[in-house]
Formats: sequence, C-alpha cells, structure tokens
Amino acid sequence: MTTLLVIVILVLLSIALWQLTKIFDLTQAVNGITDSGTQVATDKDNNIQGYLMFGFLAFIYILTIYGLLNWGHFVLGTPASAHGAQVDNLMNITWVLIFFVQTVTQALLHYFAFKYRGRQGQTALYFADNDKLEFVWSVIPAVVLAGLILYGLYAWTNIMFVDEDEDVMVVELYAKQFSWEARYSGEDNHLGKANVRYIEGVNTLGVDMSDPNAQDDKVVNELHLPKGKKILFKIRSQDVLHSAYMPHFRAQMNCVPGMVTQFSFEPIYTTAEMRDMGFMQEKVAHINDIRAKKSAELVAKGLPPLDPYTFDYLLLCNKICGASHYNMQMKIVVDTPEDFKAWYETKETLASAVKAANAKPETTEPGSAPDTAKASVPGDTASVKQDAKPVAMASVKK
Ligand SMILES: [Cu+2]
Repeated sequence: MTTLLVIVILVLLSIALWQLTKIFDLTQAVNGITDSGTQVATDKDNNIQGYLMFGFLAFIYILTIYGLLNWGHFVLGTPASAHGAQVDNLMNITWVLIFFVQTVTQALLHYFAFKYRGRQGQTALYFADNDKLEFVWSVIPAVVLAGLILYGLYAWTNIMFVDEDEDVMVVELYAKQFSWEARYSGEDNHLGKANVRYIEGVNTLGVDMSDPNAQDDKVVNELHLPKGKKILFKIRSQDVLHSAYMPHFRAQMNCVPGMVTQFSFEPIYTTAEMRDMGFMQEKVAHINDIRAKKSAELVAKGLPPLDPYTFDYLLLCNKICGASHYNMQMKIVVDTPEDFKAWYETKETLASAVKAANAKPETTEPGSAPDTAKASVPGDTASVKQDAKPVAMASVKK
C-alpha cells in the first residue's frame, strides 16, 4: 500500500512539473520571446474541455449515487438512547441540505464553464458588480446556516441539560492509556472523591477511601446499564486527553486530565433487543460472511478460524491518545432493570476489595515484588496522604 502511494505521488509530481514547464513555455510565447506554435488552445480544444466538464459532472453524480447505494448501510442505524433521535435528525437535515446544494451548485458551475468556454477572438466582458445578486447569494446561505446552527444549539442544550432533581444514576468513566474503568456511585448515588495520588494496588482509580461517599462505590471493567434509567456519566482521565465515545447511544465527551466532564443519556434498548433488530441482524450477518471467508483462508493455512461476531454496545476512545488507542474499548451491556440489579449485587465494593487486598498476609520476601516493597515502606504512602495537597482534587458530586 505504501509503495503504491509513493508511486502515485511520484506520478502526480512529474505531471505537475510537466504542466509547470508548459505554463512557463506559454508565458514565453505570450511575451513574444518564443513562437507560440501549437501551444495556444484552438476552438476544438476548448470544445473538448467544455464537454469534459459535463463528463466530470456526471462522474461526481455517479460516484455520489454509487456511494449511497453501496456504503449507505454502514450508518449506525437505530439509536439506542432517548436523545439519539434528535442527533440523527440534525444529521439527516444537514445531509439533505448538503446533497441539495451540492447537486444544484455543481450543475450550474459545470454548465457555465461549458457555456462560456473559450472561442477564437472572443474577449471577456468587464462586469464590476451587481448588488442585488450579491445580496441574494449572501443572504440565502446566511439564513440557512443560522437556522442549522440555532437548531443545533437547541438540540445540544436539550441533550446536555440534566435536571439535578431528576432521578439519575451517577456512574464514573475513567480513561487511561489504554483502557477504561467504570465506577458506580452505590446506594447513596454519590461518588467518593478521587485523585491520581491515591492510586495504589487495587484502588486503580485513585478513590479517596476515607471519604464516606466512597464506601459503597463499585469499580468494574464491563459497564452494565439498566434500560429506561437516565445515567449521568462523570468522566475523568488519568493521563492524557481521551474521548468517551458511545456511538450507538450518540454520546461523546472529552476526558480531560485534572477535571470532571459529564454526559448523560437514557438507554432505551437492551443489548438483546438491539441484537434482534432487523438492521442489526443484517450487519452482523454481513460481518460474519467476511469472517467466514477469512476463516476459510486461515484454516487452509493450518491456523485456527475466527470466532463468529455477536453485537455488543461499546465505549470507545475517540482521541488519538497513543500507540494502542485503537484498542481502548470497554463492553457495555444494557440489561432490564431486574437483570441489572441481579448483576450489580454480585459485584463487591471497592472498599471491601481494598480491605481484602490489605488483609492478605505478606508471604513474599521484602523487596522481591514492587507491591510488597511499596507496602513495606509505610512512610512512603503516608506522606502522600498527609503532606501532599492534591493539586486537582476531583470533587465528584451529582
Ligand atoms: Cu484514549
């Protein structure tokens, strides 16, 4: 692929150089330094160029129609969140406008390029300005764009507004190179404070275990959400900028080190319901067709075949945050409220996980493992907790 790209670039560069020398020759001819010869376009040349304009117009239209028919089904399909329809509506209106304007303006552009193609002896008409025309072509785009922007702002405010009195479930999303963790706020619906300085052992999110709000918090590596409940995500990052992207829920928010960002949505289809939808079954069948072909190739080489694909919601990172950015994802499962409750009860709190980890007898020799070495120097961790004032204590409240 790289070789092909290099060849294409070299060919394009040589064409550009060739054209440049031709332009140079032409300027010499115009200035009377050399004989113009056959370099100046004839009426026949101009006619060919004029018709080629129509050819190019047809090419643009055919490519657009071909793209829509062949790749149109790659769009995300039915949104899985309550606000998703608003995002899709805004997107669809924008698409329709772009298609309409593109179709009309390209047709006019190419038609006029053909109509006023060069003719021997014809000189251009000097045309200074036309206030009426300029007014029309300035006001129409201004009104249309203002409408789009206002509608976008209205949708954004709607989606981002969270009523503090509303019954929402607070969940933290924690981004780091290159994985995600989620923390449930527990019975009290308040996340305990957290800071990167408190990260130690099983406390991978740096939760302040002395905070009463932290006692019932639960940390998981697979995010489960109850259908029909509004979730308020509080988002943090341990290291660099990441972006919490949940495409099926039409949700995205930056994860910024040193601050808490938020996004909320209500899941409206369980994972099982989404798997049952017609468009999703078609998508999955298509992916499995590709996998089956690839598996046949692998088996022929004596390698193990690929597993068949089943659909799952995903939390992805949408900021290029480092070498393994592409693999930074967490599975999201939307359950019925009952299933969610049952799953949630099987998870232990972070407080009991920390307690269990601290209670483990030190069987290894001091200094043989990093964890033991750290634990055997009590002054080290104590100094962090007592002396160092955390710079950006993330106060995470509802
Ligand atoms: Cu990332």
